[in-house]
Amino acid sequence: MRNNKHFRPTKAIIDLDAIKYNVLQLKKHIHPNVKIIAVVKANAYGHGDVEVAKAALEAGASMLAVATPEEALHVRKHLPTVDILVLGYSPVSFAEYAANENITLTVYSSDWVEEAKKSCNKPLKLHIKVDTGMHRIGVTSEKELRSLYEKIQSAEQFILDGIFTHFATADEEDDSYFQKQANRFEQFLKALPEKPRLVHVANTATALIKDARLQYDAVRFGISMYGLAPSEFVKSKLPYPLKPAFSLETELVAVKQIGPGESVGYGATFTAEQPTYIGTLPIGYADGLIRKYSGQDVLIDGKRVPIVGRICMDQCMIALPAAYNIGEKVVLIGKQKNEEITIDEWAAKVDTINYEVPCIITSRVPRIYYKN
Ligand code: PMH
Repeated sequence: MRNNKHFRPTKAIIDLDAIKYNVLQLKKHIHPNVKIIAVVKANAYGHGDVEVAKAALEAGASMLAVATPEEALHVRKHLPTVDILVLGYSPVSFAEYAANENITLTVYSSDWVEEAKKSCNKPLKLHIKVDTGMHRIGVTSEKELRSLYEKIQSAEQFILDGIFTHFATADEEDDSYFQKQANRFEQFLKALPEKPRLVHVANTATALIKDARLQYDAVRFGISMYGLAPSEFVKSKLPYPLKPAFSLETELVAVKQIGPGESVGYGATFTAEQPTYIGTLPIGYADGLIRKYSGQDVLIDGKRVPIVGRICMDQCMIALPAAYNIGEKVVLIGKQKNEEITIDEWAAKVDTINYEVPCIITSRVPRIYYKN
């Protein structure tokens, strides 16, 4: 374990062995010719893009996907040769940079290609995005697709390397909308004179629980690389168990006993009914522990204890069953002795999805990488 110059004891521990395990399991599950695109956008869903990318590549992923030009450049600095695809919008002004850095871009507009051709003279790999029902980005008709295809083919510096779409409901039990999208994608493919190297549609849910034909040439593996299921429905259908990679830990920095009638924190919203030990944790909403998490349990000595009162910007308080020492370890997410607090539990507490939980743990919380 590495820990250089982090004085505050609050840290996210990222288990790179778990990332590798999750990728290796996926590799066994999919067809051997299908490539794995490790989705490391948003700083690898808050886990740390470069370290996660390296672990995923070691375990058999062959390409990385990010959301933005900035994310692509950041990963490129550390991984000079791997294929990187920007899944989201790139402005025309980025085309030249992408070509220089061998970054693959997503396109969905003939005008974009027409413009980019003027400023970018080096070879640039492109993936066409088609909109089959998500209605976010992508071409929406065969006519648009063909004209985009021709535009790309007519610019000799542009290389059509892939075509893809994204599903809106792959993780849901009712798969009628999903099937519509899958069929629509097939229609789009038929409208292309020639298929590019990489056809890809599958997110985690599609790769894990849907018809293997939808794996096409590659799957885009996101949430379950991090050991989390895309939904409760997918969780009930998982072909193999997942290992969560993200834990969040800190230590007690103050302990005191308050008497009946005394309160804790801004607004004095928690009032003790009996003598109560209160412990202070050096983590608050500026770390992503938003105020809605007030009342959430944390683990100390393998026991669940609640966050009490309002969460402050940099600190929060917990009710302790005894006078623990300063420096006692506290686990906010992860295992301690026989207890575990999962990201799914945190998500349920604030009525959101597990994806959001590690993403919003801010950069003030150092990511400490664990392997072997
Ligand atoms: N491909 C695209 C285009 C995506 O937007 C995402 C996730 C993935 C693959 C990976 O999906 P998975 O994590 O379910 O495997 N994108 C998002 C999003 O935009 N909001 O939540 C997840």
